[in-house]
Amino acid sequence: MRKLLMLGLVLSLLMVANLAMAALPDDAIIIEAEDAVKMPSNAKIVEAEGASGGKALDADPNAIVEYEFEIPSPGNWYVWVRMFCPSGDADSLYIGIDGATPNPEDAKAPRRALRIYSAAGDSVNTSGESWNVWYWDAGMEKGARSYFRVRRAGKAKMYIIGRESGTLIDQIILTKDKDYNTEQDLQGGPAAK
Ligand SMILES: [Ca+2]
Repeated sequence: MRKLLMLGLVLSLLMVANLAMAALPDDAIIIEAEDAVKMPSNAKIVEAEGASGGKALDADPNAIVEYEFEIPSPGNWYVWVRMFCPSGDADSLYIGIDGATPNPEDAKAPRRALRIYSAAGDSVNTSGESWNVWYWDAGMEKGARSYFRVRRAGKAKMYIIGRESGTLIDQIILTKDKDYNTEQDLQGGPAAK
């Protein structure tokens, strides 16, 4: 009897742990980088091991790749990007949404956008620079958050602007939950609903 109780307790704890790990917010929008609606000639979809769907985006500097999706409500939408950076010369991108205010805005971007940039400690799976590993990034510095102030619900057009060739981009998440940490929750892994 006691053994059965212990087994029940262990199973309950495992279920609670499982629920705690699967904490992708209900409002999370997941976009695959390969699902672009507009792809210029200086950007390409590549086969990439470890990428969701086996595919990722590699965009040359200033290549603008466009996506369309529905935003259910206005407000601040926090952005996370799953990326793979071969080196410090290939570890960044710009991202923007038509009609939305990026925060923080990067004045150097060719269209209104914010910058995502690898920093030491971004990945939970490496102790130093976040290179040669898939991980989720949300800004310029370790622990940084970035968001778009969206004015209205409905059809939205998002764009990724290449900044350094060789930066692989797998998935993009948008959520209004500013406390959600995709990298810690998914441990660098791909997102799925
Ligand atoms: Ca992908």
